[in-house]
Amino acid sequence: MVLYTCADGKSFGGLPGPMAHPCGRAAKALDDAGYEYEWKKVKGGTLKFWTWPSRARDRAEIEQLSGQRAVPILVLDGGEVITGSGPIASWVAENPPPVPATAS
Ligand SMILES: N[C@@H](CCC(=O)N[C@@H](CS)C(=O)NCC(=O)O)C(=O)O
Repeated sequence: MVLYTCADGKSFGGLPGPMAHPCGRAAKALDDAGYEYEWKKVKGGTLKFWTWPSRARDRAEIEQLSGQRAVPILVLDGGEVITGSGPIASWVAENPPPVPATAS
């Protein structure tokens, strides 16, 4: 499983509702659930105007995986791609990680 975030990473994921940084919110949902995952950061962002010239390049992998340029996206081991902090948080809530055999 791979979580793609912006360069600001997992920051401010715990802030309430619309104030939460989307990438941070997705990471917090995975971390709080105890998921282990690969984490990749992509450059650029619409709010970062100085990155506009390299946008296509910066977000090419995201566009190839999800058909759009925004992060966070979560790529599951089976190849399914979940786009957006809300759908990712919902997926985690509906699919808690399996309890390791040793824990039971
Ligand atoms: N509603 C979306 C918002 C996602 C969003 O705005 N992500 C930023 C990074 S934090 C982004 O990639 N924006 C589009 C862009 O910069 O191209 C969500 O909650 O996931």
